[in-house]
Amino acid sequence: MNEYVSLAEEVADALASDRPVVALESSGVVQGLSYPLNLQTALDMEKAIRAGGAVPARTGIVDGRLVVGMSEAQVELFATTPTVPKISTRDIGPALAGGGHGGTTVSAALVAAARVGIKVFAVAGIGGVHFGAERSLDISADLLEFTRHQIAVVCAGAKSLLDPALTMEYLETVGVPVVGYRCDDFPAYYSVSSSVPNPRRIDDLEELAEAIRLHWAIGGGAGFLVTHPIDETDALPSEEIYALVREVQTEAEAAGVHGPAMTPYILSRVSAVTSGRTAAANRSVLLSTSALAAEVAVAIGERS
Ligand code: PSU
Ligand code: MN
Repeated sequence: MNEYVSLAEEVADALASDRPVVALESSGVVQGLSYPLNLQTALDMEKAIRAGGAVPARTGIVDGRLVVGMSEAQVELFATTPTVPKISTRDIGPALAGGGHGGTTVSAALVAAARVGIKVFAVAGIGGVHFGAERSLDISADLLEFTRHQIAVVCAGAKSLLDPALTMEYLETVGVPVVGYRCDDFPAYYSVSSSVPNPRRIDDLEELAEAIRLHWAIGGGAGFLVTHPIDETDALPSEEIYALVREVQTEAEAAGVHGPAMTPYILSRVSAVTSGRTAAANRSVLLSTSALAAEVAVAIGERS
């Protein structure tokens, strides 16, 4: 597309003819599930998006270029190369200049998606305000990026290592709508509910698409969060997960883990301690959020 963005032909065609596209991050492929479940799940997410009538566009930095619409070979490379670094908004320029690879977090993926005009993004759990942020000031750049781009983000709430109440406070402050699609509570990634209510619930897909369209048309805001929980049959009890996260975070802090290493550290320790039960939940919620994002992209497309 230009000297630093590579846009896949299929995605370019879809965008040029106003067909629905769903963008994805790639940090989860590298730092999330382990091989081969990460590869299988990443490809299945793309299948779920196609089944819903949209074109998937996974973002990542490959050989110093920002790729939108990673090929299967590129996804496989990321899935089998755990040393690919995690790229947040602040890392994009330096990573492109350095010429290597990088797994985009939600924040960097939104920058990439906005750059080419994609309107819908899917992720299992957003980054947010970490427990203890009043001390550490650890607040994910994901939240700031929601204020910068007109992109609807479909998710199952915030990752389980985050403080759901503080995350919701932050989203209110910066004016990002949070709408539960057919659910009352802000979900908690592996769990159905974080116990924090969504400020709003919409059950009808057409009404949801209209709410997003009007939020953008009115010019008062940018991002829009649609939350939808993991399937109940695959969910884990939230008290158990939150208790475990507290233990693991204390252990991480004692070991000096901080900054971008914190999220992957806690998620992988929790997965190890639950002997992979979170991995199955993670796969389930990655697929269900991808499927809903495709429906949302189609519904938004029909209204514009
Ligand atoms: N999945 C993982 N580990 C991660 C991420 C996803 O298993 O690190 C990425 C997501 O892309 C999310 C980001 O946007 O981590 C949040 O990290 P932080 O709290 O450092 O902003
Ligand atoms: Mn952080």
